[in-house]
Amino acid sequence: MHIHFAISAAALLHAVSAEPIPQVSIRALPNAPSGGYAPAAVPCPASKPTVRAAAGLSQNETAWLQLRRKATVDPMIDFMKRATIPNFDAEAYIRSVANNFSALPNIAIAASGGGYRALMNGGGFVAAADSRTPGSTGKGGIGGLLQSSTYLAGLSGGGWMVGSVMLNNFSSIVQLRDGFEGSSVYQFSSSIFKGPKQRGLSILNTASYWDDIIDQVNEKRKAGYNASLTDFWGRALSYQLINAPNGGPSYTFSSIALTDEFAQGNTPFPILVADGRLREDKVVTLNATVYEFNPFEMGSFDPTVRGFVPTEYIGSNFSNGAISRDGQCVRGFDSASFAMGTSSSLFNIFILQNVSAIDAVPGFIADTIVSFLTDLDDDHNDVAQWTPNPFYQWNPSTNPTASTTELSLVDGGLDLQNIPLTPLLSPHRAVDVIFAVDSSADTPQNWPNATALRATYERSLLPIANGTLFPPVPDANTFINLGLNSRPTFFGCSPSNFTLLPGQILPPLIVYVPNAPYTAMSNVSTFTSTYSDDQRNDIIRNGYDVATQGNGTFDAEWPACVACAILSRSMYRAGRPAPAACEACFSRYCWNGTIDSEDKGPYLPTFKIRNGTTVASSAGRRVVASGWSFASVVGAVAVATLVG
Ligand SMILES: *[C@@H]1O[C@H](CO)[C@@H](O)[C@H](O)[C@H]1NC(C)=O
Ligand SMILES: *[C@@H]1O[C@H](CO)[C@@H](O)[C@H](O)[C@H]1NC(C)=O
Ligand SMILES: *[C@@H]1O[C@H](CO)[C@@H](O)[C@H](O)[C@H]1NC(C)=O
Ligand SMILES: *[C@@H]1O[C@H](CO)[C@@H](O)[C@H](O)[C@H]1NC(C)=O
Ligand SMILES: *[C@@H]1O[C@H](CO)[C@@H](O)[C@H](O)[C@H]1NC(C)=O
Ligand SMILES: *[C@@H]1O[C@H](CO)[C@@H](O)[C@H](O)[C@H]1NC(C)=O
Ligand SMILES: *[C@@H]1O[C@H](CO)[C@@H](O)[C@H](O)[C@H]1NC(C)=O
Ligand SMILES: *[C@@H]1O[C@H](CO)[C@@H](O)[C@H](O)[C@H]1NC(C)=O
Ligand SMILES: *[C@@H]1O[C@H](CO)[C@@H](O)[C@H](O)[C@H]1NC(C)=O
Ligand SMILES: *[C@@H]1O[C@H](CO)[C@@H](O)[C@H](O)[C@H]1NC(C)=O
Ligand SMILES: *[C@@H]1O[C@H](CO)[C@@H](O)[C@H](O)[C@H]1NC(C)=O
Ligand SMILES: CC(=O)N[C@H]1CO[C@H](CO)[C@@H](O)[C@@H]1O
Repeated sequence: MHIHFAISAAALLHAVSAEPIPQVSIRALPNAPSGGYAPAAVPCPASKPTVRAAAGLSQNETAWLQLRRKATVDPMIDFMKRATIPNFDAEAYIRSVANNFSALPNIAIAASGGGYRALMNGGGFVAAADSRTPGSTGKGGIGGLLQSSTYLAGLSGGGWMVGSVMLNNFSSIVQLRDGFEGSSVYQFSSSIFKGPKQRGLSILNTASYWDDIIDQVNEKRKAGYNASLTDFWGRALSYQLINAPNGGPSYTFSSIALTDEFAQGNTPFPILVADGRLREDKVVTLNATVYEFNPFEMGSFDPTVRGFVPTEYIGSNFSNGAISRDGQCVRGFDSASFAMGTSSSLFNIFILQNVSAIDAVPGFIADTIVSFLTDLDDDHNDVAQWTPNPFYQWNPSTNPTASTTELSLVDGGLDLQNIPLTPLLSPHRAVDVIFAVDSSADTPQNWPNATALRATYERSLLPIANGTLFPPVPDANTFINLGLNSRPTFFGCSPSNFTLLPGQILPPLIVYVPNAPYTAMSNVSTFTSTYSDDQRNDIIRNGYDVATQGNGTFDAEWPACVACAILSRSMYRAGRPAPAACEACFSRYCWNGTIDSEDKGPYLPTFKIRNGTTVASSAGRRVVASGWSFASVVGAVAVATLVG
């Protein structure tokens, strides 16, 4: 241990002074006041930060939306022009509502959890939706959807994708995939447990990688804060997600708000999701409070906590929403890596396991990590400690953790809501359509069966949803038998199917986009941590093909149907009937209430497209045959590496 700290001091000096800065440094801001990972006390602004009641959106989000909604108009018009809904002038429609933000379509994208599979499959969707991706605005493409979107939410592995895009100056997935000079972003061929092959321009070995991480977390401890495994996990993740030396220890999540691209409304509004966990609870249920992190605020609209704290000032001692008169303000606690690590804390359990299993990692590293954890026991090593609890003494009659100075947060998918829908369903955000990209591993072969959607529907019936509606979705076998999990499916198409009580609003239309094998067997295990560049590129491309149905291979009208989904709620509000071509889309893509719950055996889908040749696309019931040999060509993508 003593030897270790001697090494660390030198390494720390090196990190501060001698690190080569990559030439291309596009990213959020390294604005933690300590200059490193540690939070630090700073003078409070003239009006001290407070927790606010979640009775609406923050002033900052409201003001930002004025810019963003306006900025989505031209991309939406371009999208409509390319999508060409037959016999309907969608461009004229968008122009007619362009100045009325309650009428203009309000679009969100939500990327599920599922480790690297979710990062890559969700990244493939975002690449397809991004007009900057070469080819995305060609035939069958949906490029421009990202530029038309107001919100971009991510959870766990989906949060890594959203975080990496937003923290690197709204880089495109293609840019992140192809990398930056001297940077380790998206380099998954070297596992997170071993560390990147190079740091800046120099070769980095595993021992010094972990040494750096331990030093970073130790700075936070020395500043008086507890460390949890999530601190280590988040720091390690950042070497792969943030294009800055040492994974940018001082990058904060709130700094996204200070970047020009976001501040001018040129990007969607990023949201990460995590669940609250009570000390005494072993399992996280649908009654858990769903917390969100956005660049302005962290908190929850749920009727339990029902409050938001400025993200920038998390770490300050709030009590009943206020900092005491002589209390100081703290900044830098909202490390971008800690936020991304919290949303994905499911993976914490693999740190110690893998760190001690990998030969290259010196034994003392695992011991050192354990020695830093004040609170490690079998039930709580998946917890991220957001201590001091910003919601201490806040709403004590309903807030389950109002009486504790510790706020324990866990992976946002642990309540089974693996798609980050909750923040997007808030009536205050009035979202019209959510593209729900599902990379969950529900079936034994790691394909989704919409457990995440069912969880959100079931939660909508509980008191914690406070009447927020969600479209009904059928059981897992129906998804499989009707093929609803192997192609995009719309839920909540008919407004007349909802009975609205006073105060309730129509839920958004849900465009469910499940991971399915178009051109790669993208059902890799959630816990596989290493991917060759080819495997990575294949899974991103498959996600792209999922999003575009193979550039329209399965339905040349798919872009028009996406346009119809975008317009649906807006036209309903305006009392305008949907164009005939949209009715045709809805009859193809909307779940119409049919149920087929019979268990017909395992779901083993084969390639929908192989080598550019379309294969019949009914729900994959066929036994896996030649598909697997193609899998070996594209890389051992289909081989699930089960850990544990
Ligand atoms: C961020 O991206 C924008 C748009 O590509 C570019 O104009 C700007 O220079 C970039 N900012 C930084 C700091 O690299
Ligand atoms: C804006 O759109 C909403 C919803 O369609 C409508 O109720 C409202 O009257 C419109 N406002 C104006 C000023 O046109
Ligand atoms: C669809 O287009 C993209 C972008 O040009 C390309 O990368 C992808 O391979 C295409 N997919 C198919 C199935 O042709
Ligand atoms: C660290 O965690 C312990 C156990 O939860 C708690 O009692 C203590 O107050 C925490 N310390 C700080 C500085 O947050
Ligand atoms: C969730 O809370 C409701 C009451 O609000 C209760 O009826 C239900 O049993 C709880 N469910 C779980 C799984 O704790
Ligand atoms: C519940 O929803 C109603 C609107 O239907 C709203 O007025 C009320 O403030 C909400 N309550 C809580 C605790 O969020
Ligand atoms: C917050 O409260 C803790 C416990 O009372 C104290 O140790 C710490 O110094 C306080 N932090 C600030 C910034 O006031
Ligand atoms: C659906 O997924 C859940 C896990 O999310 C699993 O327990 C269940 O067995 C799956 N059912 C089918 C029919 O695939
Ligand atoms: C509803 O969908 C099922 C298959 O998903 C189809 O067989 C049936 O014809 C549809 N019913 C109507 C009324 O469109
Ligand atoms: C919506 O209502 C219609 C008419 O009652 C019914 O046929 C249909 O099944 C419902 N759709 C869903 C998805 O429940
Ligand atoms: C794909 O097509 C190429 C060229 O026709 C052929 O050489 C290759 O074997 C095919 N691969 C598979 C997996 O069918
Ligand atoms: C968290 C955050 O960014 N808060 C800002 C909201 O806007 C006010 C000005 O209206 C700023 O002072 C806050 O810093």
